[in-house]
Amino acid sequence: MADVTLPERASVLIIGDFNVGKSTLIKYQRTKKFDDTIIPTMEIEPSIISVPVNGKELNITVKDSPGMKKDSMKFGRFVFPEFQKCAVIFFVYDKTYRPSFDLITDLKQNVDDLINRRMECFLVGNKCDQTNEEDVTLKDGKDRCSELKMDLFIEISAKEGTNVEELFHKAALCLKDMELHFGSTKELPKSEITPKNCRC
Ligand SMILES: Nc1nc2c(ncn2[C@@H]2O[C@H](COP(=O)(O)OP(=O)(O)OP(=O)(O)O)[C@@H](O)[C@H]2O)c(=O)[nH]1
Ligand SMILES: [Mg+2]
Repeated sequence: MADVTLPERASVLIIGDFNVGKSTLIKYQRTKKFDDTIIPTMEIEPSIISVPVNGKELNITVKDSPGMKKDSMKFGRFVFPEFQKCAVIFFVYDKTYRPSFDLITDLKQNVDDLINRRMECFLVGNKCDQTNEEDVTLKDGKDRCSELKMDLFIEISAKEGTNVEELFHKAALCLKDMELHFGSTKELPKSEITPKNCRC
């Protein structure tokens, strides 16, 4: 069967604190291997990722982003405009580092303030392989997902590959469904970014 490439508007944006494994997650999905090279992401980095859905390879755009901190949304100026251009956001935290989990509430608030159209928000707890250093439990994650009215919660390991394929599969299904309802020719409705709404 031929590959299907979804338009860029049906893309996934990956956001979160520094060092939570955003880039490693993308690399794992592309290569099925763990790459422990640490190169901090400095700007939005789009790539095309292939995800098998119902016997076809669905090519989706996935955008990596620089890490952000609660008190210094240094890279917010790169990341916030991207909220307008994606359909699914992965909010990634590190299960061994509580502050990265706490940051999710602020990031979700930013998204809610800036976006007024349909968008799927996935809460992703990474590094579930590091069980001895767990700082955020499964229950913490589940509770936060319902508190923040997010659409999906999943724990993964971008080192061992746990649930990585499942995560991208769920995202691809969402994107396909959104595209079906949206049609293939119209532009996504644009919501305004105004300085008063922007928490950067
Ligand atoms: N044990 C373990 N380590 C991981 C996992 N995912 C990523 N790492 C490690 O965490 C560190 C940071 O990974 P990155 O992918 O660079 O993190 P990032 O979120 O892209 O970081 P910034 O681009 O700086 O925001 C690296 O040393 C990775 O090898 C995981 O699932 N388990
Ligand atoms: Mg990175």
